[in-house]
Amino acid sequence: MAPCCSLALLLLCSQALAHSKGMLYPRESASRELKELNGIWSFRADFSQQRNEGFVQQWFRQPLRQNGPVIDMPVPASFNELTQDPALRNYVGWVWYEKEVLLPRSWLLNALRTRVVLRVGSAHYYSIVWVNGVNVTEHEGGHLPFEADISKIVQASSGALCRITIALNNTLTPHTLPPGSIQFMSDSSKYPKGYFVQKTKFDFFNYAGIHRPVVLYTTPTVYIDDINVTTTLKENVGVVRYQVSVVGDINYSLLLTLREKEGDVVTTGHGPSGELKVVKPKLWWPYLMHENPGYLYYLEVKLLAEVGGEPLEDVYTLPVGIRTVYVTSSQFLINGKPFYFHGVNKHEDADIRGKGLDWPLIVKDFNLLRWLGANSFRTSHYPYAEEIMDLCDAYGIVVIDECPAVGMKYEANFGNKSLAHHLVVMEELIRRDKNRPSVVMWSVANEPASELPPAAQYFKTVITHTKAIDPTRPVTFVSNANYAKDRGAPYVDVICVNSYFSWYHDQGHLEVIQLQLKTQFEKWYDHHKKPIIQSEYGADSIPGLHYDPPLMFSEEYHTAVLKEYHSILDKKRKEYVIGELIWNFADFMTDQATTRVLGNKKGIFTRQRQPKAAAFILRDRYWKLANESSCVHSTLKYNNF
Ligand code: BDP
Repeated sequence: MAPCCSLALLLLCSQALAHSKGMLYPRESASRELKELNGIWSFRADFSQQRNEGFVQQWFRQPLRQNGPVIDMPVPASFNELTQDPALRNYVGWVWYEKEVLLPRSWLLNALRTRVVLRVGSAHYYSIVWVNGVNVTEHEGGHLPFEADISKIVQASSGALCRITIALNNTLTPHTLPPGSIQFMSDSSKYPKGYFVQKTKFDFFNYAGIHRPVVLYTTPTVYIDDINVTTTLKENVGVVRYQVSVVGDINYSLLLTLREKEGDVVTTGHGPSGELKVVKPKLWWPYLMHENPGYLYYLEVKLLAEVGGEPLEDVYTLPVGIRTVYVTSSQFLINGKPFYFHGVNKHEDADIRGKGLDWPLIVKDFNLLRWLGANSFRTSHYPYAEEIMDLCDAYGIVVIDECPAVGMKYEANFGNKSLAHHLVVMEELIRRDKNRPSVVMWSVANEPASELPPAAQYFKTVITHTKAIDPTRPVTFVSNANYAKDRGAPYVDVICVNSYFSWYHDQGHLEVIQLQLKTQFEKWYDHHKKPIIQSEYGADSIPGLHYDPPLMFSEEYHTAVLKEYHSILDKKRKEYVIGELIWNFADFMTDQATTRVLGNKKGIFTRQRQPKAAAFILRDRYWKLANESSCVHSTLKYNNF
């Protein structure tokens, strides 16, 4: 079987695995314990011609080291850049990860009362998981978590040692998100027998591996499975509507306590659904819009049940921000006040760790965002780690939460199979991020070929589905199509447009930017009468490269492009333009190409997070914008960093 075929077979299973359960972030509590499995795992890439040796030889049946050589592989991390082997950097197919873990005896002894769950924060792209050789789950798609209840397996085994095996395939097909294809090169005068490459239409390196934390956690056997919170404001009363789902029994009681950050009780409630009222609430405000941005209350949910005649308790605490979001034909309102997105597009990308979660990098990036005066970002072009989203909630960084639908350039990407998977991905994304105050809008795709005929029905379905699951947030997708030919734009709440004037065309002609940008905005607005975000713009620059008058790739050209854009943005933001997101926060790795110099260099920071000249231009601008639009009376402190 060729790698793409073997993957395609597996995808059939995943459609059947649609879920109705919750995916609460694992948190320790009085009733829940947690064990992180980050660190060194055993690893082997299956280099067999068909990439199927692991399945033929059933590598999951015994420790991986017993059926061939293994290497050390850190989790979380991408595997691509960590060895000196170019074949692993460009590897396509199945790789195998394994970890042996000792479980606390207390987790195993009381099967009646303790549930053990294995959770993977994300793994790219298709995962099959075994525990002690038993298949426990499969999951399609990177960037989103999945989990399996492994209680029966570990509690039935004789010892406390538990072996976790994950087979992971990074093959992309026309129906995956993002899509891709395998090209077999059959000309034997040019390529060895069986030679193939993976082709994609997106502009970032297809890093693969277990990218986010893997944890084992416990819950009681009767447990809080999901919590759904929405907030509204009526005059000076904040209303927190909640819905709690419980699994394991139908007889239970639920007690809810809403607390201030410091622990003081604000109000209480009970039962699986209801409303909590907060008089004069401390609202969740975006960064720089208020002196106390990102205010979070804490909703403690306590479940009381009985198992085997003995009382049983489960406790889960959810951060809650009280805020509202509303879109008019020319404004984006947060808590009833016009909000202007002055922010960035990012990537989860840095150096040798690829897309692996990295705490120092996360903290540095948030410090840079705040230094910059950025109040928002788009999770281009896939959902970011929950750990990153937590900080957005806490700091008041507003998020446009994007799903991994990027590079959909062919008709084949708009068929029923892609659509069915796209709907599942939106369900998984909303299930994960629905309670986050920072998330103010869903983006269902980036630059799809939305002028193709099937795109109309496709986006109508995806957007309608998204709105049906979450009626509280606006929905968009990011377009680079013609304003009149875009077949998805009629269904969005906000128009998001990308353009690269004087970069991908009219190269070097800075003088045309203003006219072209003005035309772009006016055409889109006249046609759709919806607020517009400039969701990408920018230029590449090689740090340290100078040329004046500006030439492309110099830092001077980079800043000049930005300034031309800003002069039109300043006019149109007084009308219906509601935001600007620079492409990109930092340089990032791409496939090799004649237009890419060790990756995409449109970052205002280097990949090592040092500022280019463009960062200072943007910093001045963002702080000025913040001072104009903030509800804070005194001037915001630009120099506090
Ligand atoms: C846009 C894409 C983005 C690219 C950028 C670029 O949305 O992913 O990286 O262009 O070319 O079209 O730099």
